[in-house]
Formats: sequence, C-alpha cells, structure tokens
Amino acid sequence: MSRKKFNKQRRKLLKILGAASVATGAGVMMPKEVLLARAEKKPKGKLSYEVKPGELDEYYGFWSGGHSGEIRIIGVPSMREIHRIPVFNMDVGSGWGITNESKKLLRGKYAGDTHHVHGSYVNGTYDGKWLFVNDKLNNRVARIRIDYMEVDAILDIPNIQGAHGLFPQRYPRTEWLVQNAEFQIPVPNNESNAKAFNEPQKYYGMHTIIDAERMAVVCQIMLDENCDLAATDYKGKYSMCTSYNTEKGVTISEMLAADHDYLIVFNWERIRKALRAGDYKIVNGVKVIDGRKGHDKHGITLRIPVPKNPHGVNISPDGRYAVCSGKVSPTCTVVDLELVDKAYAGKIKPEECIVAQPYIGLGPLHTTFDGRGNAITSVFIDSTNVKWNIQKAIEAEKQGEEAKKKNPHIIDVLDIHYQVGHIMASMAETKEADGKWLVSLNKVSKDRFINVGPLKPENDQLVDISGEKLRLVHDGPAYIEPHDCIIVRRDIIEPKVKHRYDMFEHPLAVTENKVERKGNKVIIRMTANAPVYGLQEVKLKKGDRVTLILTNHDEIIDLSNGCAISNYNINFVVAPFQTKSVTFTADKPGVFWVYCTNFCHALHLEMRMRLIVEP
Ligand code: RUQ
Ligand code: CA
Repeated sequence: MSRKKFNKQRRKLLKILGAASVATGAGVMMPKEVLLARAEKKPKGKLSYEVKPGELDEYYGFWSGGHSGEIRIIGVPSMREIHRIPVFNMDVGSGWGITNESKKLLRGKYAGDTHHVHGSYVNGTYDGKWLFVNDKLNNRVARIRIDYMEVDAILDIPNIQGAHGLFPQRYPRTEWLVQNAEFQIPVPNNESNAKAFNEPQKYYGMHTIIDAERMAVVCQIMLDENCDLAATDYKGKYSMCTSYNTEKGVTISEMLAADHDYLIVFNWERIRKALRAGDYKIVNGVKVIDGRKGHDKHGITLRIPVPKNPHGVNISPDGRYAVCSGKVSPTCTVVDLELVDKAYAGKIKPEECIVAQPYIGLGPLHTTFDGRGNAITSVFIDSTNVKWNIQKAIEAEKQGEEAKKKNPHIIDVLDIHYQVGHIMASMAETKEADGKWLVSLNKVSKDRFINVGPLKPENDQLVDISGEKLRLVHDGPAYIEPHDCIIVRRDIIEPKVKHRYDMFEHPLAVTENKVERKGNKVIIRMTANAPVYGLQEVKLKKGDRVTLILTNHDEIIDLSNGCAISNYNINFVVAPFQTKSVTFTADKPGVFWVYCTNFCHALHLEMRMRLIVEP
C-alpha cells in the first residue's frame, strides 16, 4: 500500500474517532502536560533483560495466537518463543488435528481465533493448574492442563457469536469462568426463529457462565447489549463486561450513535438465586436467564454508563477498582467496586460508582497495573503506553475540572512501535502484581524488522516498569497474531510441569507389540523406543480400516519419537511415555515406510518399518 493511501486511511479513521470524542466533550489535542511527560529523557532502569546462554527466564509468558488458533509460551524477559500449544488449529509438527485424541476434542473444526489466555486461580493468584482460552471464530473455550501443556477439554457454547472476553473466577478459586459474546444474534439462531433474522432489535448478547471443572455451561445471562471484554473481581462476588453496542447497531455508525455505553456488572449471588428459583428458559440445552433491562427479575445486572464504546475492563490488584479503557473516548473510567455493593443495595445510582475519568490519550484500549498504585494504559491511535496514578486521578476528580485539566495523574508516556492493542505487566492480573516487566503487544511493526514481504509480523515490545519511567528494552517479532498475554512467575508454573506422561493415564497405552484383526478392522499396537519401533513390518489388505496406537517407552527427558506414514498424510510425535493413535483406511496398495520424524538417536534414520498393503 502506498504511504499516501495508508495515510488517507489513517486520516479517515482519525476522523471517525476524533469526531466521536468531540461528541463526548473531550478534545482530540494532546494536553501540554502529556507532551511534556513524553519529551522527558528516559532514565535507565535497573532490570536486566539479558538471559545468558544456559540461564532461564524468570517468567512464563502465555500468549494467545490470535487467528493462528494456538497459544505460545514466551520466556520473559528474554522474549524467546519457547513453545507452542496447538489449540483450535491443526499442527502437523505435533500431530494435533491428526491423531484420534486431538480429533475427538476438535470435533472437525480446525480453525480458531484465540484472544484471551488466563490461568486458574486460588485466592487471587495463579495456582498453576490450568489455562483457559477463547475461540472467537467457532465460539469455544479450551482448557489446557499446565502439567502437560496440552488441551484436555474444549467446550462449544451455544446461543452466542463472537466469543470474546474470557475471565476465570479469582476467589476463592476458579469454579466458574465467564465468557462474553461480542456479537448480538437471534436467540435461538435457527429456522425456528427466522422472523428475527431481519430484526436487529431481536438480537441479543450473552454473558455465559462456565463450570471450569466440568467444562460445561452453567447458564447464560441474556442482554440487549453486546459483551466485549470480561473481568471478575477479587472477592468472588461479581463478573463484568464492557459493552460498546448498547445501540443494537448493525453498522459502524449505528454502533457509535450513543454518547454512553456500559460497564455491565453481574451479581453472582443473584445468578445463583435465579437458578435456584428456576427463573430461566432452556435454549439449545442451556439455561438462559433474562438479564435485559426491565426483565431482570432478580436484579442480577448493574449498568454503569461509560463514555462511548469502551473496550478493556481490568481490575486493580488490590481488588478495589475496575478500570474501563475508553477506546472512542480519550479517557479511562475508574469504578469503585465498594460503591458497586452500595448500588446493588439501592443506596446509590450506578453512575455514582464512578470515582474518576482521567484523560489518557487517543484510543485507550487496555489497562494493566504495577502493584504500586499505578495503572498503565495502551493507547492505540497515539501509539503510546501511558503510566498514571489511580489515586491522583481520583483526587483530581474530586477537586473538579480545573485540577483535572492539569492531568496530575500522568507519570510517563512511552512511544511504542506501533498501534498497541493489549498490554500486560508481570503478574498484573493477580494480587501479586510485581511491577517489573510490561509487554506491549503492538499490532503493526512497519519498519522495525527486516522486510519479509507485505505480511509483516507484529511487534511485542518489552518495557522495564521497575522505575518511575517506562523504559523500552526489546523488540520481539510475533507471527499471526497474538492478542493478549499473561506473565506468570516461574516458581508458580515450573514445579507443576512434568517431564514425562503418566503412561497409563491413556487407556490404550501399549506394552505389548501386536496386530489384531477383526474382519477388515485392524488394530496395530506398537511401541517406540529409539531407534526402533516395536514392529518391523505389518501386512494389510487394501480397504482395511486401520488404527495405529503408538506408545513411547523412552524415559529419557526430551526423547520424543515421530511417526510418519509415507503417502498417507499421517504425521505425529509421541513424547516420553505418551500414547497417541491414528485411524485411516489402507486405500493404496504398495509398500509404505513408516519413519521417525523427530531426530531421536544416532540411528534415527534407521528407525522405520514397513506397511505392506496388498491389493
Ligand atoms: S480484545 S480484539 Cu483482547 Cu482488545 Cu480481542
Ligand atoms: Ca456504542
């Protein structure tokens, strides 16, 4: 794209967003104080980001993979990509999507769009048991066992589209997850309700509650509004969503029509009450509670007005504040969760829960925290990370417009490269936020890396936040297309991660090599122990339906074996003590070498066997 065209598109976007922020009463010019903070020289911080050869990272970063459908494990602070966990994608390297075990979980859907990875919690911090991630494309939630770093459950969620914000319960432990539906749709969305297809006023959003242990839907709260980002509090009382399409619009301009949208809070005690009272309808097999304004019998929902199409909602690590990032409004909205208690009790109005609305910049998207009372917000259009003090913003709000205009809350503004979406500080989504590192997940890298063609990587930048100022220390290219991440201390994760599988957890683990035949159904039970497979040849007849079960018996750490069947499009690996199986029809007569793909031994090339398919 020509620079001219790029700039034209950018101006167009700025026009839409700029007009919108003027409509909310906020100017688009950057205040002097903000520009001054930006101009100041960045002093050197204290933290070293170098991880020398043989040393280990201090943090596990779990990155969503966006429309690659996967999760990635990035070491922080080295920013090295250490591993990938295939989730909603096909991964021919490991065999995810090829083996029977993975096919059973994927149920025929091999495309996904992962946005938000979160860990399971105990008492407001990670317990190192599970990760959860959403699939915006096919409306699923996957659970990953941290001990094996492998998906163990995938839940399809009915009645929704655009499964977006996902968040686990933080206290006392993760029993529930919430999953937001960003797109409003008819409910049910099938021929029985065809009349609603052309009536957007009859499209609904959903806040879905999931049982994390059973990976099953507990219930859904139906809304007129859409549900974008999600958060849970630190007391196990509330979950929430931002909503930008309270207008029920189906075009951009319709979605931007209102001056205010909402932060919607959900009261979990009242959800349980509605369930006990049986106040729900069953739609597509799940309990749907009506949470629409005027229909919310149990007062589950609380709608706090937030200026114009807000995006992220993040809870401060002390549990006190929910911060909504303005997106179209150049502000963040700070909601005091203690006042939310009062609003539910009917003592104050929902809008009275707001304690500050500080200026941040053009296009604030997400907010993270350093655990020392400061927030850091990603600002998309300005391409900055803005560090600000929550209490100072609240004080200025109390003092009034004159005090606010001076922007006393702003501590530092860091330019990033370029167009930042999510940002995340180390441990920032827990009560143990430690204020060391921040990752800025920038959507556009332009000139930051050698030119690899028109499709360029994203740029994940590492920022030292240990000092007063934000200090940019590293550029990290990222392939399509992480959205969000969490950064978890190594001591929480590492002790939980196993080096080998528990062999007999798989019901079909092979201890004896043999071939069983029943009619044209053949089961090959085989071991792998570098550099040999337990069988040297297997004879099949054309048309046989074959299941090959392979168990790796090597207990040496990191000694994985591959299993590829030439011309049969089959390829997977088995890690130490792991069992996997594949099923295929032997439809091509001939000799087909089965060989190890994963370099395992000095005689790796000799690790092979013959499949002889007779005509
Ligand atoms: S949200 S676009 Cu994480 Cu900013 Cu999905
Ligand atoms: Ca709106």
